[in-house]
Amino acid sequence: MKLIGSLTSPYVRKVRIVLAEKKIDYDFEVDSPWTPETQVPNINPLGKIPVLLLDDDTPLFDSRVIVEYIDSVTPNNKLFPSPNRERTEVKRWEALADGICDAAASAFLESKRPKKEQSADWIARQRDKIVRGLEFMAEELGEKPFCMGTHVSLADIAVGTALGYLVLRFADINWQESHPNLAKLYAKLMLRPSFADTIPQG
Ligand code: GSF
Repeated sequence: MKLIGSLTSPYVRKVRIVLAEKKIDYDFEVDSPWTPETQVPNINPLGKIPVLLLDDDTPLFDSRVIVEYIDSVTPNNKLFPSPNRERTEVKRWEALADGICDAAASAFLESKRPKKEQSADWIARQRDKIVRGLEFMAEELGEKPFCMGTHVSLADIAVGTALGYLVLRFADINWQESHPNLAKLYAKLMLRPSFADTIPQG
């Protein structure tokens, strides 16, 4: 099994954390679709990372499909509950966390365009999504030790990767101060080798 992705992508990090939590060996090929020599469009027509290349050469994308697949084919350290209302709740947490990453990545890319082509309105719109998403997360987490209660699940992994991406790209959004319960969760997750070994670099 080979994972293709970059060292900064939160979606790639989510997959790496799941593979580490499940103790699965894999090859990791660093490739960013933003580099001229990228091979990503040859394996994923959408030209996006992560891609998980299975042993029979099937390319799996996107990160939500990959993590659900990994969890479904391994019996240990289950990260999703079996199909029921709780599983939908885990997937909603993931949709929320990924949505924050989508808004953050979009605002970051916009800010990298030449100054006179940038849309301040677009960036503000994306930042509003991030701020509202963080408020919603903090409200839903409340005083629970983990998103789904007492056990770590894919919900925490998705939330942790989104928070880590904000630390990397939007350090000015001080969610640690406005949402101390999220800061507590993040600190707890960072003690896990799966998180500590995949801190975004770039
Ligand atoms: C998002 C992947 C994505 O946007 C998933 O896998 O969960 N819903 C998908 N990846 C970005 C890199 S990043 O922002 O992490 C990507 O590959 N962008 C290249 C492009 O051309 O859009």
